[in-house]
Amino acid sequence: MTRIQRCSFLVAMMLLVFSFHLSAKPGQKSKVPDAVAFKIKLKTEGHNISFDKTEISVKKDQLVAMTYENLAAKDSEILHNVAIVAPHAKDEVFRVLQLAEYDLSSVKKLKSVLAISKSLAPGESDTIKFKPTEKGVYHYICLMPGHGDMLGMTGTIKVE
Ligand SMILES: [Cu+2]
Repeated sequence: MTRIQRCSFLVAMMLLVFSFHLSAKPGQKSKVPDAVAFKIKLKTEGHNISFDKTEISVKKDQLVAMTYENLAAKDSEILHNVAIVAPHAKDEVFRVLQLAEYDLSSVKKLKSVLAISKSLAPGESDTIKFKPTEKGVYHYICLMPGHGDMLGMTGTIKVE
């Protein structure tokens, strides 16, 4: 390679790297949003401390939207929420939550908590989304005191 060739090669590489930076800013949402491949509807009625469905199957790398509706009796004042956690992480998430006396901010920052809904009063609903990138058995859990950790208000999402 001559000096000029080497120089122009370097300039070309720099331009390539620079244009890559322009086109792929990490963390920036792409302009075309992913289509939701799986729409899941969950609810809890009356005084139940459970989800109406406990087993769900979806596919890897496909966007999942989970809509959860708290249909507890209005006068019950029973709050619920739903969080999706990575395979094998459920017990650890409950442990962190209990140590923090059920302060939800303690688990929101955990990597294994993939999505978390608002805490919902009777009549309210919320939709959370996640895209599993690994196969396995994920869990969805209610984080209200005693609900998921003691009374088993949980379910599984099998990702194939
Ligand atoms: Cu609950």
